[in-house]
Amino acid sequence: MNAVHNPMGLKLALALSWLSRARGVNLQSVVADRVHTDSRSLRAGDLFVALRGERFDGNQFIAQAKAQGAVAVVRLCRPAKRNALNDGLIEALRDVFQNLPPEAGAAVVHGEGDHFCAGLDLSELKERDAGEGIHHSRSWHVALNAIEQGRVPVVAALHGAVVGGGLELASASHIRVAEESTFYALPEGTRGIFVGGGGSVRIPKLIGAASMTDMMLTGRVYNAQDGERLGFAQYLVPAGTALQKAIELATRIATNAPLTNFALMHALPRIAEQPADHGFFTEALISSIAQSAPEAKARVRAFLEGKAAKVQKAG
Ligand code: 1HE
Repeated sequence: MNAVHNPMGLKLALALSWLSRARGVNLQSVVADRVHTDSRSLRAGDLFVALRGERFDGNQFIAQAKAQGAVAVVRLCRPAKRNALNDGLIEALRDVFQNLPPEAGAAVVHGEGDHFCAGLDLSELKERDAGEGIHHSRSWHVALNAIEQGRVPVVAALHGAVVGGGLELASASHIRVAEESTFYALPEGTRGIFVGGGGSVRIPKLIGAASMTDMMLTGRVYNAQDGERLGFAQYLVPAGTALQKAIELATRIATNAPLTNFALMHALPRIAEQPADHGFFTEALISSIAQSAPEAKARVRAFLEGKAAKVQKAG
């Protein structure tokens, strides 16, 4: 992939190394001194974090965005292994999403190379006993919960293989943008294992339990068009444009009132699982909390005074 040198990124790398020394944390996996040409939609002040999946003792990632409403772009950088998720990469995802700086208003996750993610790194699939297997699966739950139940909405930019644990990662994001090259599969069935990264909870919510069962029993692979129709992705875009589209969406999401984003990430999924009567009650509570924020009042006033954009007809 064509890479260009980025002076903003270099400054960021210096800031990160200062932070690392100041706080005594290990930032070796945060590589912020290069931004690839396909990240050109990034603005100065946005954050770029490349995760290479090395494992460190007690590693921790504290990332520093430069501007309010910045977009944090998190890239899986193991293209030689098709971004297969080893334990180091899972820990890195957990640490980055648990430590996003307060300035970040939205995030994007994507993969370097020809594929988004080939799922669990099968070379690490050791002879675990049942107890170890439970802890391994729970470590994925913590990392992917940090994405789904974190502080900011996350947009996944998908291309190539989105399989196994890669599909579990994508389904922990809040919006998925897929390129034409995308294909979805759950090869766990054929490998003699089961999903362990929250897939059995999240994937049926996107495509239904019957379709997930079919994928795992038969090894069925969905292409980008069928995957979008089925509910994996909300956007289907031409080759080479998913990252750009995801950053565009995240940039817009970052301008929303933070309480609205919070309600969408944390209240809506809970309301959807509540009995209707409980759902109506929770909705009344969260909507009144969101409305009472000074920012909400200012936005409504701006519209009434003709200073805010109208809703446009769909193109
Ligand atoms: C890997 C992995 C991996 C590639 N773990 N090393 N996931 C799977 O069962 C998917 C397995 N991977 C594939 O089917 C294919 O690699 C792809 C369709 C994703 C890409 O094909 P291709 O032709 O571009 O790449 P490749 O030649 O197959 O792979 C390149 C290298 O990446 C090769 O290593 P090399 O040392 O020979 O160069 C592959 O071995 C390596 N590689 N995928 C380890 N997954 C929480 S539970 C989740 C459970 C799961 O996710 S199960 C599903 C696992």
